[in-house]
Amino acid sequence: MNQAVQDSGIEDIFEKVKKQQRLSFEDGVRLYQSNNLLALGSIANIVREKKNGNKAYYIYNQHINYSNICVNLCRFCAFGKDREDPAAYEMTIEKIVEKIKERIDEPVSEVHIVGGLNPDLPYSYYLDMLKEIKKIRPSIHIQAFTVVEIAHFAHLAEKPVETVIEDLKEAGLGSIPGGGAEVFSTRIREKLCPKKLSSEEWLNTAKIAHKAGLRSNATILYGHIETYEERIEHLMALRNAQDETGGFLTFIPLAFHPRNTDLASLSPTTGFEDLKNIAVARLMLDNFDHIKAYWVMIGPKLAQVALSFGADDIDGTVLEEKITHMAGAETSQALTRNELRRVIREAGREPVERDTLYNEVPKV
Ligand code: V47
Repeated sequence: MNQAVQDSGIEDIFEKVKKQQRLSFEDGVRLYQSNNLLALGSIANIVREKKNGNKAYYIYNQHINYSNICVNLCRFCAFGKDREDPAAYEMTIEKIVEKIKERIDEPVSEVHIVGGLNPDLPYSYYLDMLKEIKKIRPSIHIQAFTVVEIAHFAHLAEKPVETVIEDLKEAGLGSIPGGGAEVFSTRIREKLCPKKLSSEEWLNTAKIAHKAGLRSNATILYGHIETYEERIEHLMALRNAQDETGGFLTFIPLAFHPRNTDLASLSPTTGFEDLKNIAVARLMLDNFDHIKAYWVMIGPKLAQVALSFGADDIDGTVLEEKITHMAGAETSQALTRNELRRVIREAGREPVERDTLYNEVPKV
């Protein structure tokens, strides 16, 4: 037996993982309850290496947050603002186009676009945004609009989600980012984000997108008031949805940043918890190919360690991240391609540049 696992109290789970047996709710809770991080990590690393070998993925991407005006105003969010707030903003399509043009000479393969639920922007704004970006950079993959935004568009346009997804696809949408899932528990949603769509709606919208041929990501926002049981219920709901559609590309555990939020009295997550969440996600989500350690939220140093605790991806160059930085993130706004490669290489992994759909980008 793997030395780290001996006498860890989770040897039986190790045996299940070796036999590729699906872990149960109770197994998941026990993994979270275990403080034997090395045992947890080494079991997760077995799965990580079986699925992705020694590769660690990164992407050359750009983030655009088109507006922070939001009708939901979730208690964990420092980004969303009321329309009347002096810090509220919305970008014109021209401004967004300018941001794409600013980086037209760089090998950006993906633009990641999300924003608040703005009550004033018309449905046509979102379709025009996609079309104008494609006009000036036709080969770029647009990963945009969480399923929460897509459900909001359906409401705005008074159209079924299916039709909205077809419209967005036709305008140039390539895939959907994983935000807005938070924690699926009704208790948490009532306390922290009562206006946000329900977990059933989040999952159903994602499934509709998958059935229409769009891939999407999934997240959990951990480290606030949720219990281990609620985290595992969340992971199991995603695992069930993935069994149904196979449409999820990657899972990203998002570490809660409390500063400037209604929950500012809570402490930020610790490195121990961050690694545990990566490892448990890798073990529970047996039908997800990828687990991302988002360096913006946990820092490049811990993202390196996460590459041996279940993660196989650290996201990308990013540039201009607002959601985490407004909540007090102390990480930088961007990493260069060389910095990403060095971070991965020094963690003993092989850096592989990918596109959004995990196709390898030929080396330049
Ligand atoms: O939906 C909000 C979360 C999400 C805070 O799909 C917070 O590849 C921490 O989903 N502290 C947006 N998190 C970011 C996101 C994402 C990021 C990178 C890659 C991908 C992907 C997706 O951030 C929100 C919410 O769940 N969030 N406030 C906060 N204070």
